[in-house]
Amino acid sequence: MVFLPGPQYAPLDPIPDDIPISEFMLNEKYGRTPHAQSRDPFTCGLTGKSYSSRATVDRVDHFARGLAKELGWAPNRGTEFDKTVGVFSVNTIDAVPFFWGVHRLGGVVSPANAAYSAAELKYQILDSGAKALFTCVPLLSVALEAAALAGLPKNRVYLMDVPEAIMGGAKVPSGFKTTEQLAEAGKSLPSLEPLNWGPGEGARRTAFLCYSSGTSGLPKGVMISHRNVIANTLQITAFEKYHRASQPLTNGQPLHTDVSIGLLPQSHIYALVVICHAGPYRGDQVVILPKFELNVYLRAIQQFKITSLFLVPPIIINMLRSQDVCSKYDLSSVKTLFTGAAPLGMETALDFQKVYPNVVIRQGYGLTETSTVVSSTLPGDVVLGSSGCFLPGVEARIMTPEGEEVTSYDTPGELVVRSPSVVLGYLNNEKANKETFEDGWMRTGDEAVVRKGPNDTEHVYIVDRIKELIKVKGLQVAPAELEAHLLTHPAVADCAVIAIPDDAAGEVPKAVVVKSASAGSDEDAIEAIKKHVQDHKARHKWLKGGVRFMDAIPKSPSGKILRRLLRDQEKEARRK
Ligand code: 4UV
Repeated sequence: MVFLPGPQYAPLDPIPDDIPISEFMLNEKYGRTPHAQSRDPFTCGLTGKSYSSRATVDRVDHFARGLAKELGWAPNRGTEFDKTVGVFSVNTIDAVPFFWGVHRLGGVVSPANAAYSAAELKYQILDSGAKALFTCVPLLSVALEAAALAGLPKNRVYLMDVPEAIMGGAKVPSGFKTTEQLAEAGKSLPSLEPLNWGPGEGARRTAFLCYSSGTSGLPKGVMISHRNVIANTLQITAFEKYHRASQPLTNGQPLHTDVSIGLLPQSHIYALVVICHAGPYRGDQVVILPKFELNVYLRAIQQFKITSLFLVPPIIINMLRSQDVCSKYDLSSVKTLFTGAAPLGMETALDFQKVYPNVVIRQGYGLTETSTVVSSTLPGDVVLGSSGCFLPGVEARIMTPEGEEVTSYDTPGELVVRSPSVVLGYLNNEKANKETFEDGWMRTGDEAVVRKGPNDTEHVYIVDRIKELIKVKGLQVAPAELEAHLLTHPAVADCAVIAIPDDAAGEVPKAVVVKSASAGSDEDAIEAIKKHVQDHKARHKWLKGGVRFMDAIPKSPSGKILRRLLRDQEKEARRK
């Protein structure tokens, strides 16, 4: 039984497959709302600095010219992977125009989480084959360490423009070129030749290489094509048109007054595609904040009269727990709260609704491997707990563990989806590609049911996770990565890492460890193991769920860790 979006949705516009994302986003002929022309797509929430729509077009062009000269690249020379740049930065208004500049050259952007340690960043630089790294002053020392470990020369490390307020008094050090300088140099360089892409080229070429562990194993480079991002942007737009069509029109266009908050990390697919592409395409002004700080975030909502919040459940919980702070700010401009990346608890949703009765809560579900959104709730059609209806262009199936296709509503199984936004696959990983992708279909590793909703709509509910992934504050933590790391510690003979629920973060990792003969007391070993993770891994991967010792890790005859068993044991222990 293939579940489809209802016929009530606007049809999906044709998806161009012969242009880069930069062209789609910046050339008016590809359907951006006319509002987009008069709006500043990206505004810094700390300084108020903004690029107008026109200035963004120029900046992308100048970046592309400057970068081409700097790195000796040309739009039609080499494959896209000959032109991969790593990005390791806090959020900045500089980022997306810079990404589009790389796309204008036919290159690939591989964004890394700004919380990464040098070792984690080194892994991504090497795995992605990045030829240059763009970072920012606050992260420069980590970036330099990673670059040295990866063998990337220091003169291939560049600085992005970030607000002085987050530089802690540091100045841009000499000896590093900045994006500002590259764009400035680009102004006086000759125009670039056009990208001479034929039909289908945009569907074959990778634009972003984001990292996801998929259903198992280590983080993998997800090859997101130009067409994938364009497709999801158009899918989101078509879905939104459904409800906007019933709203008053301004200049013949559906009224559009969204000012959204760009607070989530731009390295993650949610912020990258939903906020920074679909948003500006339909005319949103995105107010970018470098990182989450409650007061700064609340002040930005008040100052910029933010209408749409794009958040993950832990930030919503944080807001609810900090009502004494939140109530000091005027948040009355907010009309919609979008949530995704992890399940929104029913209680949290109801509490939020009580405190902010005028805000419509909407939930989206998606993955890096689907260039983000698969389903979303509509305003006025919100069924709490539901991840909404499938977007135009999505087909979905539910498969039982026995490989049977579910043929009725309300029957759980693994959600398998097909969509023009399903990515090209994992870089250099045939095994994972075979396990995950087939004929355009993608195994999500999520357990779901489809239920009939109001007005005969079909709603998808994500009920559990089959894959190994742990989601901490909406960010991915791969158990296999932590297990491999723990095994390098002398106190650890064997181990498994599992997710345990956490009120604030959603989930946190917990290690189940078989102690080695040389390990000291339990207390010492726990401290040493936790420290081993803290010293080498980003904060969201720390073992906040603790460490438990066992005599042996339960495994299947083929050696696979029986994670569900461990998780059930953990549940049982908590129940007691
Ligand atoms: O690959 P990733 O880190 O991707 C994301 C994407 C977040 C999205 C997607 C659509 C939106 O509209 C939006 O607002 C945010 O997080 O992780 C993918 C996994 O995250 C879990 C699920 O296990 C995916 O396989 N996940 C994502 N969204 C939800 C979710 C959700 N609404 N409910 C439950 N789990």
